[in-house]
Amino acid sequence: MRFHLLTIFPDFFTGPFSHGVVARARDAGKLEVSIHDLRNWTHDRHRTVDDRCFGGGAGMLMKPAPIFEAVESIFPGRTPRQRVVLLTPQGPLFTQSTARRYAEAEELLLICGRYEGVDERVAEHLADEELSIGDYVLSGGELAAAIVIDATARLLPGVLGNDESAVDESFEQAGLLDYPQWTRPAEFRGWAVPEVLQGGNHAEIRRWRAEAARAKTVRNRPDLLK
Ligand code: 6GU
Repeated sequence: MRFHLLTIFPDFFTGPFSHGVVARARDAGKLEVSIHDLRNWTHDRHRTVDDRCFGGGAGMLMKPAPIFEAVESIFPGRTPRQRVVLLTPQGPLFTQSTARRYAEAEELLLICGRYEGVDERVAEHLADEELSIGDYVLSGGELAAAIVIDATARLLPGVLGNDESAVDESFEQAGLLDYPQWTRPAEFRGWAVPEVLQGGNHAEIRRWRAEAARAKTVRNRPDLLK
């Protein structure tokens, strides 16, 4: 799968994709990340990407023309498996099921909004969808894009090894958080690992984990239980 990022901060992404699972998947050729500098699609001496907002108000908006031209040149003859997503706090929320849907795409282009927003014609007539990663305001879509790529990349075939499989995890189990886990030592500063996990009764361990996952969900995320 190929991810594209459209941003005015191309250097921002050297860090997030150079470590761990995503870096390994890139090295193995299982995914590609192409970073596009939006200013390459400006035509003025100052490489202007923003302008004042009609109707007044503080702050600048991202102009439509460089964004339209960039997307049209990255995806000439765009197909339905080339998804274009506008990252904005006004979008519907990103969830694990969004990540599963994106993992089916051939190419995913994430437009990183900046300044006070993006001319609405990008959402209306260019992007397939808008997307927010949560109910808080970031200064730009770049961090959100890194999160979307990370969550999607680890669902691609062959990206996670068998021992790091995604199926047991929080949110993959419909409506439940992951169960709590412990490693050695069996006792640390007087706190012991639950007895049942130290034995080899796998049926009992499975039941214990299911109950522990439920208890954790009740305590931390009762909203998931509806
Ligand atoms: Cl995608 N962008 C910005 N600027 N803020 C956000 C967001 C995105 N998602 C949550 N907050």
